[in-house]
Amino acid sequence: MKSIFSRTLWIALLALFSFASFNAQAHGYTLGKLKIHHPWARATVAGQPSGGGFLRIDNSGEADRLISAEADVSKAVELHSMSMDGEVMRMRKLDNGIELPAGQTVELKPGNLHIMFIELKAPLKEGSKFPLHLKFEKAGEIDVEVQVEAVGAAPMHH
Ligand SMILES: [Cu+2]
Repeated sequence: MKSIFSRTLWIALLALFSFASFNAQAHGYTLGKLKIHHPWARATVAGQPSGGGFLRIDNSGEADRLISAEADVSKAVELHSMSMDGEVMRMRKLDNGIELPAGQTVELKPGNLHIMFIELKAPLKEGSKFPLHLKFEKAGEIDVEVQVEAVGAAPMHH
């Protein structure tokens, strides 16, 4: 009797946990013809001056552009690209924002396009969330929630 009870409890806990983690991975937003998938940021360590934010945008409509991002976690928020220059990774501020071609998917991910949180007011803690305001040229504006994930989190979220 005792072992049946504990097994049932264990299964219930497992089910709850897997639902919770599935749920945590699956957040997404719709703004007109844009679908914004899983905004997340990498956790940072104490003293780290800046952090990166990532998300995926599916654009099923006409060409649009992500103009800017705003958040309270840092003094400034910029849109950046990253590319290899020989053996050196270089980041560049995108003054014209990030292009979202008609009918295409654009993914912001580590080592590539990203949102840069510059001069963090406090470290980004794994498991926490913070609001991010996104402005698009045509689709308008939206508030999304950014999930902070482990420093070594893989760029394979959807
Ligand atoms: Cu950057």
